[in-house]
Amino acid sequence: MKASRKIRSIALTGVGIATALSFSVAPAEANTSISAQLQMYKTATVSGANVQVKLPMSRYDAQGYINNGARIEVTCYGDDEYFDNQLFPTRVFNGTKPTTPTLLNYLWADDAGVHLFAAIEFPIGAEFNEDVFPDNGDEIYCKARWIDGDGASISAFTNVAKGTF
Ligand SMILES: [Ca+2]
Ligand SMILES: [Ca+2]
Ligand SMILES: [Ca+2]
Repeated sequence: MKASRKIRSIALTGVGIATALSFSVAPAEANTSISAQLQMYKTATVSGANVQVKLPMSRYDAQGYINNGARIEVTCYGDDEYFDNQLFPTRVFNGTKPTTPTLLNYLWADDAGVHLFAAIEFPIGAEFNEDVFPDNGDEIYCKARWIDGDGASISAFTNVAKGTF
C-alpha cells in the first residue's frame, strides 16, 4: 500500500514535469531567437520609430517561413513609472512588399535570417509624445512578436529610446 502510493506520486510528478516542459518548449517551435532594436528619429514634421527585428537562421528557412505566412507584430509603449500605455494599435508586417522599392515595412530574408525594418511615423506631438507636459521627455519602447505560419510565436522587447517626440 505504502509502496504503491509512493509510485503513484512519482508518476504524478512526472506528468507535472512533462507539462511544464511542453509549455516552456512550445514557443521555441519557431526554432530560432529574436532580437529587436529601436531608434527614434524626428524630421521637421514627424516623429518616427525605426524598429529593427532580426531572427537568425538560414536564408532557406527564413524564406520558407516568410512564404508560409510568418508575420511580425510591433506594439510600442510609453515607459512610465506606474503604467506603460500602448501608444497606437499594433502594426502587423508580413512578406508583402510595399509598392515602392525599399527595405522598409515587410519581412525579407538573407543569409543572416529574417529581417524587418519597420518605420512608424506620426506627426510631432502626436502618438509618440507619450509624456504630454512640454518639459517632460518621452520614453519609448516596442515589442516585436514573431508568429510563424503554424502560429508558434516568440517575442522580444527593444531598448527604451528617450527624447521629445
Ligand atoms: Ca514616460
Ligand atoms: Ca513629451
Ligand atoms: Ca518622461
